[in-house]
Amino acid sequence: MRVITFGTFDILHYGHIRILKRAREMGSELIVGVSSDALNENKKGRKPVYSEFERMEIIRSLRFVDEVFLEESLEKKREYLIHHQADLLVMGNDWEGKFDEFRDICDVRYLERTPSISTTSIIEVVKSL
Ligand code: C2G
Repeated sequence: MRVITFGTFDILHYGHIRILKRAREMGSELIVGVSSDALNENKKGRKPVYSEFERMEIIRSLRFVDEVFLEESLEKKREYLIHHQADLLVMGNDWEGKFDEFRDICDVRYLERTPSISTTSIIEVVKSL
């Protein structure tokens, strides 16, 4: 059972680890699409703190991640799911309902986000030091 998930995973934190671990436990292989610097600039208006190369290397080095690729466009999601032969798409519930259109080719599950932690809150804490 091949599980796939997507994310920026900038300044890796406990919330990221928890969703990746839970996603991996739902199948036998975990494939992670790490969103590109350009995709983030379009989506959030700023570049991630860590480059796409660094973010991919960090995610690749986790023992519960089997494969990593660069997610270059949100519009290519169906293409990525087919190419990686995903059986299950897992995302945090901040994306609830957003990927239901792919239920024709794989299962889609939204997992509860880990409360009180985010890349943005970490940036704020570091700024205030
Ligand atoms: N996450 C979580 N708990 C947190 C923070 C994040 O479970 N406290 C989850 C998010 O729900 C997401 C994953 O961690 O499933 C990655 O989060 P981000 O790095 O913020 O990625 P995002 O901007 O949601 O990118 O194609 C979709 C995008 O690439 C997803």
